[in-house]
Amino acid sequence: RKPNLAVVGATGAVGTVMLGILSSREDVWGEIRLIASPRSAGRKLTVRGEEVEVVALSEEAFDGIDVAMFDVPDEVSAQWAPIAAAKGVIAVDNSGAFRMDEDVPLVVPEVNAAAARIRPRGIIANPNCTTLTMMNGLAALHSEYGLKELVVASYQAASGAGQPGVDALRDQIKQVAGTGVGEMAGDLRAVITDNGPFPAPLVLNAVPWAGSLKEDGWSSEELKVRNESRKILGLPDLKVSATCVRIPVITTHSLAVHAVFEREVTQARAQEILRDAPGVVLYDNPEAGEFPTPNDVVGTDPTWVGRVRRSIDDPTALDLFICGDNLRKGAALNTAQIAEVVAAELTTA
Ligand code: 2RA
Repeated sequence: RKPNLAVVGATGAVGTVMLGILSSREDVWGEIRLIASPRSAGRKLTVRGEEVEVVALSEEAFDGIDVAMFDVPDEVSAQWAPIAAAKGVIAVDNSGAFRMDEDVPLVVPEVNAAAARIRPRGIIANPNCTTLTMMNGLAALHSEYGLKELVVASYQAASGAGQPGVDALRDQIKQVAGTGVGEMAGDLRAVITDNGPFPAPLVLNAVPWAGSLKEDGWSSEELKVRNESRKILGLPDLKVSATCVRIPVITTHSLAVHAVFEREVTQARAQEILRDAPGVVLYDNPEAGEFPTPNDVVGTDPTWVGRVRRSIDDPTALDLFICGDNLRKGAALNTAQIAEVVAAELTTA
């Protein structure tokens, strides 16, 4: 029989994208049950062309379920994924609660699908969207050249901070439209009364902050990029420095990456590797004005790589610009792909 799937957090920003993805991919699921907070219970949502009533999160909601995807805040996952797992459900979790737990695999199917089979806690973690944006491309380059070091600057979209982030940016756009604001130091702060989840006005601005403050001035988002890249690529000593920046884009994260390898690289071979890499589109012809931008990429499944250059000063280093839809490959799509890996395993078992 086909395994039964639960989508926990079905009404959130990622959950909404998830229902669209489940409706358009090959259908490997029996029942798809939609679960959300009691506040959203009773709502009807469409998945696979059918209306399904949302049920409230409870232990019984997992009865008869084989695989449950969690797109909920860390604390909700921390509480409920183990409850589901204790009932024999395989939990695929898109929160930060379990990513660095050594008994929980952190999976990008194009890179380390086999890791999904070893899950002592019955939980598989989905990486953070910023890390995910660069993993497919970097894993392909790593297998040829041997990755040593990453220096990353992110350009992250408002929807990474969920619906409140999108709402705040849209409100701020309305507040500045038609005004001359943005030409004098601090004038944005005088006009924008609500920064939403961001620590400064986002419209007409760039905000070098995502997540919470950790030791020595690093943000949680920057540490995620470092720690998760190491775990996914199986490179515990990989040197990683990230600076995470929010920009006024609704959806699609971008990363400027400086990657240093063990061996010398060439631009042409690196482009060839990226062209052949699963889940990657090489879009790199600056002469014709072709390079990925967040707005061209939003709503698509692959990660898009352009501006591929060999460092002028280091023949072992490449510079790249990568864009990926943070709600799709950065969240819902990768979670769905992991769940499909598990479904294939359960179906052939
Ligand atoms: C962000 N990476 O963009 C986070 C969301 N998971 O804020």
